[in-house]
Formats: sequence, C-alpha cells, structure tokens
Amino acid sequence: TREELDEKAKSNWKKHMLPEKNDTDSIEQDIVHHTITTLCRGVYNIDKLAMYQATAHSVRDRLLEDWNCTQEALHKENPKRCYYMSMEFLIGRALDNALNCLKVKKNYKESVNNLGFSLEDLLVEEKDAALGNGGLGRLAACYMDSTATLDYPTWGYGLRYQYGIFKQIIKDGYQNEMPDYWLNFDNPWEFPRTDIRYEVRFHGYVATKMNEKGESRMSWEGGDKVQAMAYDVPIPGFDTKGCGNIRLWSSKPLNTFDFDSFNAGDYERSVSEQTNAQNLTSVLYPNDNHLVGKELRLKQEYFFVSASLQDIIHRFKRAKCPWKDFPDKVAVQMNDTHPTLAVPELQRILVDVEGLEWDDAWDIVTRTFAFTNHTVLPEALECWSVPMMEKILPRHMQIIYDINLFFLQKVERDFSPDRELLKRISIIEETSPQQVRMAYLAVVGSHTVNGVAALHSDLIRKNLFNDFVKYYGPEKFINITNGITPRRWLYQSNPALRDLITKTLGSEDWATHLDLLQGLKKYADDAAFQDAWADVKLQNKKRLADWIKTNMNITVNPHALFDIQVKRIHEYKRQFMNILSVIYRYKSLKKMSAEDLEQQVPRVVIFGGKAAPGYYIAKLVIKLINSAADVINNDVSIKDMLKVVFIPDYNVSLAEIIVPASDISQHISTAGTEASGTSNMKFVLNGGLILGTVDGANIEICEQIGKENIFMFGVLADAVDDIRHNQKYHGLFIDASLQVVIDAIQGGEFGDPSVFGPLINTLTYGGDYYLISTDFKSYLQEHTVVDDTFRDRAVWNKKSIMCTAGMGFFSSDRAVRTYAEKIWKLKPFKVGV
Ligand code: GPW
Repeated sequence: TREELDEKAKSNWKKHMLPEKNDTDSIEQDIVHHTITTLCRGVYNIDKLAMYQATAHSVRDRLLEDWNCTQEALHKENPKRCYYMSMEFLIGRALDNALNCLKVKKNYKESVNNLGFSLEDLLVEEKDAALGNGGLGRLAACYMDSTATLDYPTWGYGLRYQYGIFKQIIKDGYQNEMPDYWLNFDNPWEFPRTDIRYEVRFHGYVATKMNEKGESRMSWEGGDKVQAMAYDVPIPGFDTKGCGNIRLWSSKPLNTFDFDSFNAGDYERSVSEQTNAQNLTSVLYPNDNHLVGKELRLKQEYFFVSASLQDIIHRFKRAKCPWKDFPDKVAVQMNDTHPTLAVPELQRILVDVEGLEWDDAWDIVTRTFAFTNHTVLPEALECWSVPMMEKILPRHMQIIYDINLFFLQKVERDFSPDRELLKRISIIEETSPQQVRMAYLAVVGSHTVNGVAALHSDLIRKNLFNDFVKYYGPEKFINITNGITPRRWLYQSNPALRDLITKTLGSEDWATHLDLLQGLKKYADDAAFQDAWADVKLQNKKRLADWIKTNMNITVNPHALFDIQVKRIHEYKRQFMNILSVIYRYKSLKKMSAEDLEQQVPRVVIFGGKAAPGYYIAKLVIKLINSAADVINNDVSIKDMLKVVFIPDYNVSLAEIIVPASDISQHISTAGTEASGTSNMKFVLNGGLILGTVDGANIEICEQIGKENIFMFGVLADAVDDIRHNQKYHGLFIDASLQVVIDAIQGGEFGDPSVFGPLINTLTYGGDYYLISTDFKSYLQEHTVVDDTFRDRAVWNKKSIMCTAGMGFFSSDRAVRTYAEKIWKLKPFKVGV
C-alpha cells in the first residue's frame, strides 16, 4: 500500500498524477488515443458506436480523477458515512449527465465535431442502465445524484444484474418481452474491482461452538458458497469535485471445486454448479409493487445484503474503533424491505462471529438501520415462508425468531398483554406455513421509519404500522416527501427551458438551489415571457412528435393538447380508466356535427409503460389501448381531433424526451394507493399541468403550486373503504357515460370483444376494487375543464409558468438533506477546496 512506499517513489507518483486538461485540443487527443488503445480501432473503421465509446472513456478518465480524490480524502478523514441499500438503481444513460456535471459539454461538442461526428448522435448510442422497475429504482438514482452533488459521504449498494428490465415490444397490440442484455458491449461507466470479493453462504446447518473467549456461540456451517465481486459505478456530482459511488455486486463461482462430484466422475455437474452461482445475479425481477416470492429472489436479497455488510464492516474495522461506535460511523438506509435481511445478518455477525452479547449487538443494529416504506398495497408487502427461510438461511431464521420473541416480551411487559395485539404485531404471521413479515422486521430493526409523501406517511401510521406507532410512540415514524434531481429532469432533458430560465433568473444557480425558481413568478403575467415560455413547450412537443413519426410512423399535431400518462401499467394506477375516457371522447366526437367538431380542442393522448410479464390484466390494458388507437387514429370522420399513441419500451431515456412535452400528464391512482409518485414532479417541473387524484405527492404539489394550477378530481382516500364496502353489499352504480364505453367495447368496435372480457369483468363482476365507476364522472368533467382552460392560451401559459416556479420543494436535494439531518446524522464532506 501507499504507506509502504518510500518518499522517492511517492514523489514520482505525485509528479505523474496530473489533472486532465479540458481544452478542445486535449480532448480530441484523448478521444483519438482511446480509439486506438482502448478500442483498438482507427480512423479507417471508426463509427458512431466506437466514437461514443472513445468519448465516454475520455470523460470517464476525468470522472475517475474526482472519484479517486474523493475516496482518498474519505479514507484519510474517515467521517461518518451513509449506505443506501437498494435492490434497484434505474440510472439511465451516463454520458450527457457526466458532461454537464463536469461542465465540459461545450468543449466536447466542439471536439467531437472536429473529429467528424455530432455529440447528439453519440449520446443515443449509449444503452440505458436499467437496473430497476420504476419509481423506486429511479428514486434511488435521483438520491445518488443529490448525495454526490451535496457532497454527502454516501454510497449506494446494489446488484449488477446482467439483464436489466426487459425490453417491451408491441406485437398485434400485445406486450412481448425481450431480454435486455445491456452488458453486450463494453460498459465504460463501471469499474470491475477484481480484488474486492466476499464469500456468501446459503443452506447448511447451525452448530454450537466455543469462540476465542471460551464462550459458547452458534455457528452457521456447511452449505454452498458463492462469491460476490464488486463493480463500482461513479456518480458525478453537479459542479463539485466530489464524486459518489454505487457499488454493485456480481455473483461469481468460487475458485474451489466440488471434488466429491469430480471424483465420482461427474465433471459436468461440478461445472454446472459454477454456472448456478453465476446465475444468482443474472436477472432483475420485473415486478413493480408486487411480490412473487421466488426462492432465487430471496437468495438475491441475502447475497446483496451479505456482501454489502462484509464490505462495510471491512471498512469500519480499518479505523480500529470499538464496535459500540459502529452507528457513529455507519448509517444504513433500507430502500423498502428488499434489504431487510441486513438486520438479522448484522446481528448474526456481531453475536456469532464477533462474540458480542445479544443486547449490545441489538443496540448497535437498531442504531444503524433506517427503513423507507414505499407502498401500502398488500400484494407488494414482502412475506417469506418460514420453511423456505429455514432451508436457505437456517441461522437467520433462528435469529428472526429470537428478535421476535424478545420484541413481543417487551411489548407484553411494557405496553399491553392483549393477545390479539401481540398476534397482530408479531413479525411471524401464524398462517400455514408461517410467514416472516419483512416490513415488521424492518420496523423493529430500525431507529426511524419513513413514508414517501405526507398522505402516505399518515396512512402507514394509521394503518400498516398503527400498533407499532402506539408501542414505540410517533417520533419513530416520519415523513420525507420524495424528490427528483433537477439536473437530469430539467437541466439535461429540457435545454430550451433551461436556457430560458437561466437567462431570466440571471444565473444557473437554480440547478442546485431549486427554490430560486420562485423568481419566475414575477414574469407569469408578462406577455413576452409567456410567448417565449410557450415557444419552448412547442419545441419540446415537436421533438416528441418527430420521435413518434420516426419510430412509429404516426403523425401527430404538435399544436394539439398533449395528454400523457407514462408509468408502470397497474390496476391501481388506472390506465384502464384513462383509455375508457378516451373511448368516451371518441364516441362523443363521432356524434358531433361538423361545426361542433371544428370547435373542439384537438388532443394527442400518449401512453407508455411496461406490465409485469405475469400480470394478465395489465397486459390486457395495453392491448385495449392499442386496439382503441388503431380504430381512432384511422377514423377520418373525427378530423384529427383525437390521436392515441402507445409508446413502446418506456424507459429513462424516453422519459427525457416525453416529460418536457406534456401539456397535461395524468396521475390518477385510486386515492390512497400511490405512495408518492415522482413523475408527477418531473412533468410539473417542466411546465406541464397535472390531471390527478387527491393522492400521493399530488396533494403536496397542489399545495406548493396553488390549487388554481392543477386539475384534481375523484373521491378522497378516507372515503375509499366505505365505498368499497357499499359496493360489495349494494352493487356498483355504472353511470350512463361509462355504460356507453362498455357497450362499445362489448359490441366489438375495437376488435373481438371476448379478448377484453376479463378486463371488463374487473369492473362489472370484480367489484371494481379501484373505484373506476366511482370516479369516472368527475374524471370526465375535469377533462372538460382541461379543454376549456387550454383554449385561453394566456391563462394556460401563466399556469404553466406557475407550475415550474413552485416546484423548488420537490428537488431531491431537499429530500436528501432531510434524510441526512433527520435520519443519517451526516454532514457534507467537501473535497478539493
Ligand atoms: F412495492 N414503488 C415502486 F413499495 O416503484 F416496493 N416499486 C415498488 O416495488 C414499490 C414502490 C414497493 C414506488 C411507489 O409505487 C411510488 O408511489 C413511489 O413514488 C416510488 O416507489 C418511490 O418512493
């Protein structure tokens, strides 16, 4: 190591550690150098992909300089650090972001030009890093952007899936899934750490052993082991020398060999065991807000947690602090329950391996972890069957029983001996087989639990965790409303608006101090500013219209009202209600006289989103949207007053084109079901209005931007239970407007109606769990308000400006700062100043 080098060697190192130069000539030299050496290509066979790669490598060199600086300083100072544990990081592309963060985009543009290419062409060559399903994974990516930008010493930990979220292909209107083998080409944005490897055990048995102090301890023995190898993904901060990191684990076979089967002549089997080990981190489970309960998923969760904790403990031990100081050096945030096995795993290491007493260990554990809950949907709450856990993680299962026993004893002693309460609050659910309720384990193992929007945090305090709130007291359960990074979601994705805002406010400071957008309010009535603002929106709508024309060969009118709903397809998100209303609009247009038709506001309704491969009803919604689009888009009698587009394979990079182009976007979940939503924030930040229900973060957006600037409808969360109850006993009320639509579908206007039978049944015979029939009428009414408002362009433009101006609160910088202050007790750590 460095300490062992003599002074002469050290000074030689220093002499050659020169900063990269960012003049265009040096950049060109670098790109050419990487083309020849890193890629082994030359001017005779350079193409866009190779040029992208060479450019990326040269940008990466500049990033790694900051990365090294930051990590070296952290190593020396050893401040408290936070680790954000997440099974998903939906990062998207890295090059454009890195260029902006390093403030070198202008020069790179010129250099790339000088070498015969255009930067815009190169950016789209990059594959998205799509290691996530939707909101939860994208939130983790936004938070990593903010912790890096704010210089918080925070690392992400996750898994390096070889297959990210599947590619969605639409065939005959149906979703088909294709594997996303994103590592096919070299990935300049990750750094293999061949020297950082840990072993992870599965199966085996528990024995009693003497430790070094002569005490009797449990010991997990035998079983199968796989190896975790680290890959580091540098996370540039905006306009700072600091650079963050996400460490992703990849499973590799151990270098040992199964000699028993080898000697038995079963060579193939011993090789195939090795392949099994590698398969552990092959694939991201494609379920959003839904537990499937596969054994391989449980193994992934433990693999992830075990490798991360070994790494964290290794780093902690370097400083030779006593164990009791662990929580003063380490904060761990669990992104939902997926990393909850970290709780029994740390307890196991401290008690079984390090020889601490149970209570001392438990004190350390509960001062280390904090837990973010992201859903109230029962089907999304992780429960693992006890027999499966006993098989795969026998020692952890014992520890969970013990944690539960001590917890229940305390509740009984200090709070209430009520058997019903104890049964309700138990980490083990007494079903057959028994289940481990991971959310309860996460609550018991954490010092702080947070929800992700005000309403959501209220709901988990009132329902899901109510007994825990009563036992622990309310202080343990807090709200931290989600946020989004303004760097990717405005600065990078909407250059036209970025430049207008910067010109108007006189500086770029808003990109790191988003509250400064308030300064736009004073121009909201200014006619010239409104025109400039509207012109930006039109440019962005044209950009999207061009994409749709090029990729789908559908022509849409950029002057029409762009009405967008892009998110995972889910019954609770009610894309079904949206398409039903589109069909209603279509039927109404068809009934109109030619004069009335002329007077309508033309609309382009855009959908996008993936359905989990096994989610039959969600897939039927996609089919219905496409079947309706087919009919509507080809009906000349409605004179282009309505177009419907389902954009395939919605992902982060597409969102960057779609989000800036909305007039309205829809966030219409049944009240009380969407924990927060984050795309709502992205659209409003880009001057798009919202049509939404009184749910999740919509409520706080409304408070921040003013209720006159948002279109809200539908029943409130606290009415939902009663309505469901009434529907069950008195039947549904299907309004005439909804009946028109059902009749059209069942009459075969959009193809074979039997295809849609099961979907329609979720309404009519299924009890309409998500209350589409309840909200449909007020939904249609609000659509009419939208149309009427859109006719008055000045009124609309003012609302749009007020939207952007009021969004400061929703920066992920605010969210991360709140986590750091209220939960992590973490201070910024500035390097290079
Ligand atoms: F079920 N979310 C998500 F809570 O995208 F784990 N996937 C998930 O599996 C879960 C939650 C889980 C989302 C919420 O649905 C969304 O409302 C929220 O804005 C987002 O997480 C980030 O908090």
